[in-house]
This record gives sequence, C-alpha cells and structure tokens, in this order.
Amino acid sequence: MDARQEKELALLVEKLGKKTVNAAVRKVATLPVEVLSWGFGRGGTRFGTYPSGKEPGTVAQRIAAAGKFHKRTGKGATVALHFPWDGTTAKDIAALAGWLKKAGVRPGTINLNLFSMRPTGALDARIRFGSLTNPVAAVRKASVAHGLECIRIMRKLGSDTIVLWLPDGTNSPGQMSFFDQADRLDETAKAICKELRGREKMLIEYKLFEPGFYATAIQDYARSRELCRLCGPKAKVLVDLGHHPKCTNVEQIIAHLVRDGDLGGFHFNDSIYADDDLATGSLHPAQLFRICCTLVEGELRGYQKVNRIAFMIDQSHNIKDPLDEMVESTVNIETAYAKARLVDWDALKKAQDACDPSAADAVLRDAFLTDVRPILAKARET
Ligand code: PSV
Ligand code: MN
Repeated sequence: MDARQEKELALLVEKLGKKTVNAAVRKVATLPVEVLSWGFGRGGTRFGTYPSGKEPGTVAQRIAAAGKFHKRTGKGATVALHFPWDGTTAKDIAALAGWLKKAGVRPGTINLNLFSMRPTGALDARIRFGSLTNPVAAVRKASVAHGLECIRIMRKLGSDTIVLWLPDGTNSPGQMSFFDQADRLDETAKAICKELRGREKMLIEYKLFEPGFYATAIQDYARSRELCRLCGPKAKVLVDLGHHPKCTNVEQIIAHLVRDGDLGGFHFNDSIYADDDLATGSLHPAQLFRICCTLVEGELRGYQKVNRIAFMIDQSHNIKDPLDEMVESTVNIETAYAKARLVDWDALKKAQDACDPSAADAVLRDAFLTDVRPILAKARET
C-alpha cells in the first residue's frame, strides 16, 4: 500500500472502528473466488469469436494465465475445469495436473459438458433431444457415463466437487412430456450422485432457458432443490446469476437456500437481457451488494459460512482482454463483499424491529456508499 492508501485506511478506521475495518480486511482476504479455465480464452457469440491473437489459445496457456491471475490477485487459487474441453484422455488429465501445479493453482469444480457432441459413442447429434433426459436410453446411459467419468477425473486431479448443469430442454409443447422429462432426470441424476463418497459433492445448477426455449429440465431453484433432496446431502444448489427470469429477486432466493443449508455455490456474471455472461458487478453493483449482504446475514445467523460456499466466476470475455476482465470482476466481487461486511447489523435489526424502513435503508446505504478501496488494497497486501 502506498502512503495515500494508508491514510485513507486510517480515515476508515477512525470512522468505523479498528475492529470493523480489520474484520472486513480479513474477510475479503480470505474469500475464495474460483476462476474458470475457458474464461481466460477469447469468448464469443453465435455470430463469431474474434481473437486478438494475444489471448491464451490452448488449455496449457489458459492454465498459465490462471496462474498469473492468482499471483496478481491472491484469488483464483482454484480453477473450474470443463470436460471434454479441458481434456479427454488419461494423458490429457496427467498433463493438466502438471500445468496446474506449475501455475501454482489447484483444480476447482469439475463441470460436466453434456452439450458438446463427441466424435465417437452415443453422445452424437442426438443430444439435441437431451442428455440425461433423452428419450433414447443409450444416450441417457452415455450421459450418466460422462458424469461418472467426471467423478474419476475429479479424484485423479484431487478435487472434490462436480457441477451438473443440464442443457436439456424442449423447443415445442409436444416434444416431450414434462412427466417423462422429470422421471428420467430423477433417475439419471441419482445414478451420478450415488457414486460420490465422503466429502465429495455435486452442485446442481438451474437455468430458465437456453438452449431449450420452451421447457428446460432444471428450470429454477425449486427443481434444483428437489433433485438435491432426491440425491441426498451430497447434492447442493448452484445459483448462476444469469439464469433467472428478468426482475427476479435473487437475494431472496439466496436467503431461502441458505436457511436450509442448500446453497452449494455461485456462478458470478452480470446481464441485462438474458444470460449475457458480462463482467460481474459491471452493470448491477447494488444487486451484488444485496446478495453479499444476504450471505453475510445468513452467516451471522448461523446458517451457512460464506467461505464454505463455492464462488465461481462464470462469464465470457468477448471484447476486453480476458485476464483484465477477470481481475475487474474479482475486484467488483471483493468490493460488494467488503461493503456487506461493513453493514451495522445491530442498527439494521433495530430499525427493522422498530418498523422504520427509512432508517434501515440508511444503514444499508451507508455501507454501500463507503469507498472500500483501501480495505481491498490492505486485503491484497495481506
Ligand atoms: C450454462 O449457461 C453455464 O452457466 C453452465 O455453468 C456451463 O457449464 C457454463 O455456462 C459454460 O457454458
Ligand atoms: Mn453457470
């Protein structure tokens, strides 16, 4: 930290007290944020991908970029991996383990990819009719086998979490019965989850739409939670910020999940129109703050510890330099989280219980409007 930052931090201490500021620094410094390997490459849309030529092109280069990110920010100690994107053969997985080690980072969540066709086997063009819910038993079987393969990769790399995001959905009302869709998914999701042992986990991610535009198989947190209940305590819900209908109160969903200990993880990104996968906190910093507030409140009430929830960045870097945009998003997460750690919870509760919403809002606004950059600088130094 330079002299100016030290001075700004001292002013914050004077205003908020040493205990509050030090606690915020500690919490920001120890907040784990996972980055995703493909996010270090150039993202695109269905219209095209326009590389600058400077961004990492291979898996090895992307992992090296993740190492650079980790050294610069202290975050990204773990890297989310997608299969088959990040490797297919045993040789690939061994090489991947080597690149991760060399980059000084660890494998994070292992993400199933049930939307890319494979050159051989049943996961061919028929996956346009679904993977775990496909009407053809052989395709469902191959999809479960991919889940089991991801569990083996997870163990080989030394990770303990797989993520199931299901691209399955239909495009027209007659395409598949809701009842068949649900029955098939109950059976296949259970078949994957029952292979997990000990501390291993499966996070189940929901999404309202895309690539199916009529009826997605895991469309909301109710369905995701229902599947988790069916699969047992190893399964938890994963919330991706871009996967809701517009105007959804995501922080309220978070509260309901946290109360029941059902929140397993987060995919951070930002959006205006749909699942835009833009930089986290670039458009809706206040929403990110409210989400962080809910997480902190959940922890203070003794539900789920914030640091035990898997925070991952899941966004696509189509225009800016991917490494820069990853740093920008991380700083936005840290900023929102630091502000949430500054909320005067006693004053807030008092105002709420006294039916004084103006005073309550003022408490939140005080925290939100605080310039926490000195806290972030101190946390980074730590
Ligand atoms: C789907 O939109 C998603 O959010 C899932 O997490 C996928 O794994 C990821 O994006 C990559 O496409
Ligand atoms: Mn996601």
